[in-house]
Amino acid sequence: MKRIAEKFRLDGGAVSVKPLGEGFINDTFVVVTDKGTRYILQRKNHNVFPDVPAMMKNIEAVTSHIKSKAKDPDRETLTVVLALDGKLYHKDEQGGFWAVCTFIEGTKTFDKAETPELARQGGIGIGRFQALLSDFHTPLAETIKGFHNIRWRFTQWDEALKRNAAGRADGLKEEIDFVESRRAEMLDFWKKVEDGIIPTRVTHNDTKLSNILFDSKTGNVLCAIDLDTVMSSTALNDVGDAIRSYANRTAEDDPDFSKVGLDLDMYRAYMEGYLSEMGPNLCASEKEYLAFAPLYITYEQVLRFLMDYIDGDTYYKIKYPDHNLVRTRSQIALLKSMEENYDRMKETVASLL
Ligand code: GN1
Ligand code: MG
Repeated sequence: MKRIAEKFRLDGGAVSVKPLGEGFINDTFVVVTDKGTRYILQRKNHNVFPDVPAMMKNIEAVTSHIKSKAKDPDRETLTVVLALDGKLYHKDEQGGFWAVCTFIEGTKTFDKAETPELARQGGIGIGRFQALLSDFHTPLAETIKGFHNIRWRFTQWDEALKRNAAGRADGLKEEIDFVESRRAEMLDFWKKVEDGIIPTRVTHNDTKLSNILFDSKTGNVLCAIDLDTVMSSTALNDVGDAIRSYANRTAEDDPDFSKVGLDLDMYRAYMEGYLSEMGPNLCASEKEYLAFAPLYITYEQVLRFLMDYIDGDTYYKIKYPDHNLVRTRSQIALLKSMEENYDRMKETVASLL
């Protein structure tokens, strides 16, 4: 691991490399050099990101844009550290892709939005990220094909059902019926994006609270991190994915479905923070569908977890054999709660706008 770290332009030799966090996708480590400087080293998941160089180019372009506007460019976004050969990544002998960025000191993250104030701050984080990039017009690579494109997800879904690779589909009638019952509604929404009625912008695409960095001294939002999925999509997807995590009363994989549900106070707080930064940039069609966005993304998450379960757990890391099924059911419970609260969500958005 130290040898890998030293393939990058660090400020000294690597003295320790330790694992950090437990993301589903990449393997993440903290490197400390003999100067005491810390860096983040990641093995990028080549299965999930087939074109790591293109992904790193996206990250470099977006962070440079943010830096050009920042008061403190080293802290207000990520800083990619180049490899010794000047590339944005290092490819090891096994074909693994590695990337390094600086460790932003004096910061903290939160795993769960415990208070509406924290949710409001998270909304500011993503709203500001989108607003800073609202004048970024360089095309970005689509690093995960059709990531939040439900039409593409249905193509994958139909194939997964046909393959029935793990032989699990027969026992899943209720869950599969749930997905099918909302197919047309979700495609109707996505058609608005395809037709350009809802515009596309630079989006973060993984907007959970733990991807927002806070300054530990001031407590203020510093920046959005984990930029692997930065792509062009509708801004609504970022909002939807955030609400899916912030405003759920429990974890996305809580097996006690009675605990699952949309917390309207958290919803309001997040939307307030988000709109305080991004509201002035949104057009009428974006505003119109803001309240629907969490339903869309939660639905997509149901489909993705269930599809992975049907495929035999090839995409998401699992902690126990039925983990993806539990995730599916837990997210179905959340979606049902959002559907029940949809009118109130619309009223909240209207009052904030
Ligand atoms: C994955 O590993 P993490 O937490 O960054 C996934 C998201 C899902 C999330 C579900 C690239 O993100 O889309 O919403 O798990 N990221 C990718 O917990 O697929
Ligand atoms: Mg992520």
